[in-house]
Amino acid sequence: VEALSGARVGVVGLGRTGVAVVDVLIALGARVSVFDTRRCAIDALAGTVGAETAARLTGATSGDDARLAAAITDSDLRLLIVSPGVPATGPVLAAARAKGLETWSEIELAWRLQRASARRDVPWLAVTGTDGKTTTVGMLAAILAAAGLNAPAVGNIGAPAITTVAEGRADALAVELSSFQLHSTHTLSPLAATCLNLAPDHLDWHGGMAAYRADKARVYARTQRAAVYNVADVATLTMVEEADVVEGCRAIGFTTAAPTLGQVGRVEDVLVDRAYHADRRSSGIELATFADLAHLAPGGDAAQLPAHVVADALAAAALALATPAVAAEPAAIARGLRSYRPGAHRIVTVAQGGGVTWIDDSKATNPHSAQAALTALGAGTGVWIVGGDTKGAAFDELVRAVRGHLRGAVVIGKDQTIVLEALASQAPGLPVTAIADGTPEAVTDAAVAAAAALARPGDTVMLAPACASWDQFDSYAQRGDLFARAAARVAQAAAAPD
Ligand code: UMA
Repeated sequence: VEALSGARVGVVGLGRTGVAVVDVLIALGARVSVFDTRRCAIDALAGTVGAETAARLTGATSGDDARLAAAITDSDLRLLIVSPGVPATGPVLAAARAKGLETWSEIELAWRLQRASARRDVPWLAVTGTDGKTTTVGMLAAILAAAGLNAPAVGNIGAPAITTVAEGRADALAVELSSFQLHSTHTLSPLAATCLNLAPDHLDWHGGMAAYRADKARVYARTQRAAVYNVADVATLTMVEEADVVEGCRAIGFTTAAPTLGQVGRVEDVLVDRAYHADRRSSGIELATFADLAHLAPGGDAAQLPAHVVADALAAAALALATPAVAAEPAAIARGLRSYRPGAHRIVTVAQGGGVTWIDDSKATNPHSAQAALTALGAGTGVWIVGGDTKGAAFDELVRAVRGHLRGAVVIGKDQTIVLEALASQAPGLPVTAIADGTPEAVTDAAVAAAAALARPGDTVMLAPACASWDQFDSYAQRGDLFARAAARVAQAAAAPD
């Protein structure tokens, strides 16, 4: 990192990640050139990083991918920091590879900054997986906080790690890592790491399932103490077996069944530790009970606790136990889980009226996670709002899995063909309304009106798009917020007496 002073560094993408990176690189004395396909992102930079920092940039290029790639080819850059959204298979990274230019994620830069700082031993606990990352990282941060640590949740969850590392105040980091971030992360050595599960997602970005899996598996590389895997998902165990971990690192399985030795799991309504830890034997202790998680169950009823919530809590506990603070005081696990509150847009009831319940699961950005939400609905009672950027995923299997739960479907998104074809072939006869492209507000208003027309009293309208929001919205949060607002209007009108 010291070598960055005076070095020519390119930053591709000026979203949340790129802006944070520019800030830190300029402070380190690097000569920074920025690249973004959107001119407005470059123009906005002075407003976000400040005029003084922006004035010290040595270059700014905007234009289509080919133009950015050509500018990188012609540059004398020494290093490229790429935002997660820049696809591995696209021309920009191809140009960097052809030039032999080193390419780092923001996570790689943050890790190197951490190791070069006075707080070089601050542990990182890394979480990836197709689903449940954000919940697990949130639970983990809550557990670490209950153990008295200043340990924020950072990474893909929305707060760039680099900002927290540069501030230099954290005792530990709970880091959510996407496959995009892992792709260009090379030296990270987490204290503990997990890949929660693996199902097809982001296949267009990576160029296929094998490449996606390989990038997810990178989370375990150089893990120091605990490589945590999902007993129910053999792909994650294989990743651990193949990983080049630090000597002495233990594999810990998590299971929602009774744990065997080497695992954390569940015995009736108790979460139990039977794992071997890097520096001590299995503690055999009770970590928490279902009562500690009851606030995450429908209606607050611990008996209805979804299995994936239990799995996420077990994974978070296994990771947290790798830190000396939690190992010394395992009661922090139950306290942390009790205090954890889920983020917005994850199966949240946003409105009720006229006998119809409206649920925002905008965070369901892939088929796997939409399936989990929809199959919880009663037979034939769901009106499903689906569609967006499919990211190369197939939809036939998802439609087959959920069709029995549906009354109808409303399809949004610029590219509706894949979803409409899957509905027509796998759920023939199901009423389906397709929504025309438009502004974010127009799309959500039309989708909500169409869903209201399909729903009968007792039904649930569920926004579980199984797609990214990028084609029509700024983010899944905006998509969920607009849905909630439109749903509240419709539900209120339905509930009002004539
Ligand atoms: N851009 C280009 N060329 C490209 C792609 C993007 O120039 O090929 C530019 C865009 O014009 C824009 C900027 O790059 O100005 C956006 O960069 P980005 O897409 O990497 O987004 P950030 O705002 O930096 O947010 C990223 C993550 N986004 C993605 O991975 C797409 C955020 O995860 C993350 O919270 C943030 O970094 C924190 O550092 C979001 C996400 O959807 C929540 N993640 C995916 C998921 O969870 O499924 C992986």
